[in-house]
Amino acid sequence: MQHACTAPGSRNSPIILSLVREPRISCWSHIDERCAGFFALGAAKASGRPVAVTCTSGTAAANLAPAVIEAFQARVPLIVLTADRPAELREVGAGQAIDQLKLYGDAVKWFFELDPPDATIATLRWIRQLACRAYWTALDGRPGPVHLNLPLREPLVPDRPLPQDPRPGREDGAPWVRRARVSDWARVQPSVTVPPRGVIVAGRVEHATRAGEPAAAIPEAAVRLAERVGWPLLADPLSGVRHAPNAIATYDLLLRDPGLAARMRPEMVVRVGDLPTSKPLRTWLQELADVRQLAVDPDGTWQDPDAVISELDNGHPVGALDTLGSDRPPDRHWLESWRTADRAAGTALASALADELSEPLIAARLGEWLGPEVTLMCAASMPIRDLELYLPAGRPLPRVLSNRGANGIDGTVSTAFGLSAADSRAVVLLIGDVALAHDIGGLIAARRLDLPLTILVVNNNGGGIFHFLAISGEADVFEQHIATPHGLDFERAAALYGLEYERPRTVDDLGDALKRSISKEAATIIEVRTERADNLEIHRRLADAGMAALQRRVS
Ligand SMILES: Cc1ncc(C[n+]2csc(CCOP(=O)(O)OP(=O)(O)O)c2C)c(N)n1
Repeated sequence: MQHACTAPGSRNSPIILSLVREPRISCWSHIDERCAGFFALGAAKASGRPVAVTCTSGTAAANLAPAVIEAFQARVPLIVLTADRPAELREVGAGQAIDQLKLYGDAVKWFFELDPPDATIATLRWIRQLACRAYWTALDGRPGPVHLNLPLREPLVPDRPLPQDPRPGREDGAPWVRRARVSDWARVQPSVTVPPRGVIVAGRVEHATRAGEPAAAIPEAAVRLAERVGWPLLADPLSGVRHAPNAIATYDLLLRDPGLAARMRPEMVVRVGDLPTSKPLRTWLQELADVRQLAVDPDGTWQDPDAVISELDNGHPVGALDTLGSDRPPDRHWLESWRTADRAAGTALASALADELSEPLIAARLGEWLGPEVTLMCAASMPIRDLELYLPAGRPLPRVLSNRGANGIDGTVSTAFGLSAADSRAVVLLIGDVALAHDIGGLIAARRLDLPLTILVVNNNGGGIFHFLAISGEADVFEQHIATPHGLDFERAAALYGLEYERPRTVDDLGDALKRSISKEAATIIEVRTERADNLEIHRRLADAGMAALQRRVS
């Protein structure tokens, strides 16, 4: 960004200070916000780059509307920075406070409301990411204005120095997130070289890209890249690459070990698709803030809660992945050390799972029971986490889908029936009892629409996930208000809605019931009963067994 316009005010003085004190930006002062807006529009037209304009709260912000509307209609990139009062000063008679949320309606490409900022290193990093995102959003595709509304609290000038960020920005003053067009780079150089010790983190890719590449082409390109450069593929079950030769399934466990996480530090990360659910993986990526992280993000969704991605390619993901390569032979030792750890953890988990019908065992065996010709819909809560933790890699697996847009437990049964209607393959739904109770009305599709579906409900009479959280210690509230046991009899639900019902009690019986139901093309509820408290213990036992094996084999 080269130009910015300011209009005077108290509430926006922190924004003015930031813009004026940045030597690479020319700041143009205006008395009237209406003029400031149109001046910014002119500067953006002439330079072809986004221009920022800032004003104070209240009608000042409303005075930018004509220029914002013109910029939207004429496709001119603007970054509108309106100062605002914090929540406690809204609608209580404080001066100059109007409703500024989505003030310009549909005349902006993006509206975003910030919190009053705290001066921490993490916030500074995030604000850099947000600035890059605002810039690229204004410019990308059809250009236009973006609106950031910034509530600011007194004091409005710094009363103490900002914290010293050990990495105050990228080297040579580059933007925090650079926009990469890897496939375009290939036009000027045959391939883009990556270092030998890298990892690919592969998450959910469900649909075709804006560039028209089919959904399945992206995981395939990720697999080709991993093999070409000899990198491990940390593969979420939703990535569609967990079957690949380089796939690492137990990353959640491996990265819990601080020593191993440090030793597995890569020189580069390529991220494909959505960010996986695993907390240890997310923490590890966050700690790699100074490692080059390239995101192949076909829909430009900025999957980066820690603001550590340094390059983002939202152009042609397949082209980008196919362009990356190396002029050196792969570092066999690097891939082998990941594989050794993965094998050690995988073997330990498999033997600790024993033959007892448990929630982790279901996740571990489901791939083998269903095979690659089945679509597996996985509910939120523990089912999706158990699959990520325990579904082994390296064998042909079902196509796994899940509602991970907003991670809700709602509508899961209906989504699965929708899949069944439109998918030529058999559909199996893995779901918890609370999620099934939530969308119990969705079962009516079995009778009214005559659709086949196998519903495997893991019934632990409540939300098992909450036993893993600190709230489980609040005994007076936990059972009734958080775990929410219901005592529903799903056999009766099956009878009411016209589904078949089975309740296997052993591992073999469950495998048989699943196979029967899939081949019958009927709607069936298969219920497995478990205990929430036991489930917590089993997860702990498995994690301990995995970690112990890692320490023995790898150290
Ligand atoms: C619509 C919606 N409401 C509430 C939640 C919060 N929530 C997350 S997990 C969960 C409990 C799920 O329990 P269950 O489906 O039985 O699975 P389990 O945890 O036992 O594996 C709830 C209520 C949510 N994610 N979505």
